[in-house]
Amino acid sequence: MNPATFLTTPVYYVNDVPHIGHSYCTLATDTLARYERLKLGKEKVFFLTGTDENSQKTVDAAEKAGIDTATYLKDMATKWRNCWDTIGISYNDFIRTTESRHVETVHELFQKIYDKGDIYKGTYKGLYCTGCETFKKTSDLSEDGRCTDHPNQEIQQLDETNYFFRLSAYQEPLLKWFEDNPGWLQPKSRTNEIVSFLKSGLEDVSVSRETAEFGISLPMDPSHKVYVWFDALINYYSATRTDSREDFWQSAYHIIGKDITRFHCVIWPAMLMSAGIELPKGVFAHGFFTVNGTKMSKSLGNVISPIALSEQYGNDALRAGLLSSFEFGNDGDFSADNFAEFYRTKLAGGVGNLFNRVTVLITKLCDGQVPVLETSFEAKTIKDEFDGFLERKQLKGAYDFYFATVDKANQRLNETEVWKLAKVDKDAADIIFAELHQYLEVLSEMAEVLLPESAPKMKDMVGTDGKVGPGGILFNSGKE
Ligand code: ME8
Repeated sequence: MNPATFLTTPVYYVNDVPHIGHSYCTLATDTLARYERLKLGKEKVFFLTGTDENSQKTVDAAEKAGIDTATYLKDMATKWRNCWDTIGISYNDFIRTTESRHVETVHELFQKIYDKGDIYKGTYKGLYCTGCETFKKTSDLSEDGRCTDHPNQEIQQLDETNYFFRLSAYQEPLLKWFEDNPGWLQPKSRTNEIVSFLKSGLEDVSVSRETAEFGISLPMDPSHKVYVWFDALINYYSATRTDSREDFWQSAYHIIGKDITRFHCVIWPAMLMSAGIELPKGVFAHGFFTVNGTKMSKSLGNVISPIALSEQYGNDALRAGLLSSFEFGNDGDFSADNFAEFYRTKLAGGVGNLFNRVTVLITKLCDGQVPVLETSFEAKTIKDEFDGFLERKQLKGAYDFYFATVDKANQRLNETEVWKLAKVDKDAADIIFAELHQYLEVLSEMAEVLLPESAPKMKDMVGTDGKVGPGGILFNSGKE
């Protein structure tokens, strides 16, 4: 098969609306998908996102809202989808884990793993955090016995009959997998964490809940529901189970946050090994960011809505501001002040100013005709260097490089004072105009990946058939 790419985001919980943390992951995946489409062609890229709906916390949220669960789920899934549409996410498919295409695949895989002898019945006596939807050990909790991520949520004491997945049997195969595929999980630091976790020994995990009210019933025992993580991970595979998409599975690449690495890099590959399905091509676990140095949380009232930011600054600013503020893979911080400063200097003052000045000057001083450049220009080198950042998934690197290129062009414009030069030496000025125009061309190409809403406007300004388009304001900070 020719190269293809299947990029996924996590399926998000719908007990609340998206915040900028979820948007960060989705925008990062979107950027990679846009890059891959330019490289491989549209039809070779499949970008999946969706919602994780079979969770107890969703049932609790519906109850709190006084709405029946199915209606709540439908409304929330629509909200998530609308949010991604509003902020310009180019997903190819949106999967809900309550859809029958997913339920059928979960049944099929559960049965396969059961038939292989890797699922057995036992008793689970221990702790559970509904916030994380995770079984916990006392050592995972804080000193006062609370979940460190959900301190406001009561830890549940469970004593129930469960079905278990023989994860312990996959310790050696998984270690071998990581040894044979050192770049499979990026960044490298995450691989080191997972490998030492694997070396510390694996225990079998509970994969059903006897007491869960909502979820997918086990094919061999409908009185149990499939544990929500066991079901949710399968979504990636479910979405490829149609004729036109089956080939994409072997190109699957998961973009996730670091909080869910163990699920994706221990349990998920073990499930696939057990079911005899090829493992995905790779996983990238990005970092978490705080807001003004503090963890984003509803109780602190510092949760930022992507829609609000987009309404104020526009979609390109939202994506560029989030993705360029810290290295993809590292933790970082977000602050409204830094964001406003970024908008003012890099977008309005940098990119917007350059495009407007160059097109206006060529219109005025060259009658709109772009002079032909005889000397060679570095456009190709620029594009190659840019591609290198995206191949390595260095999203901040790609943005930094983009803005450095803008600065270089603006500097060229200022240093040569081409508007004055044109009056005394038109030939010399023409060379500069042509060069600046080529900068606009290559910047508008790179914008298809980094600033996709502005890219068509940039192309209009670049113009066609040797004629520059009209000037204009790309980033209207007047909306602030
Ligand atoms: O875990 N900074 O869904 P979820 C950066 N349903 N990214 C953040 C973030 C922050 N402060 N907060 C959230 C689930 N994220 C499961 C996934 S997949 C089979 C099932 C992002 O709604 C980050 O990508 O809790 C994280 O992994 C994801 O949101 C968790 O979303």
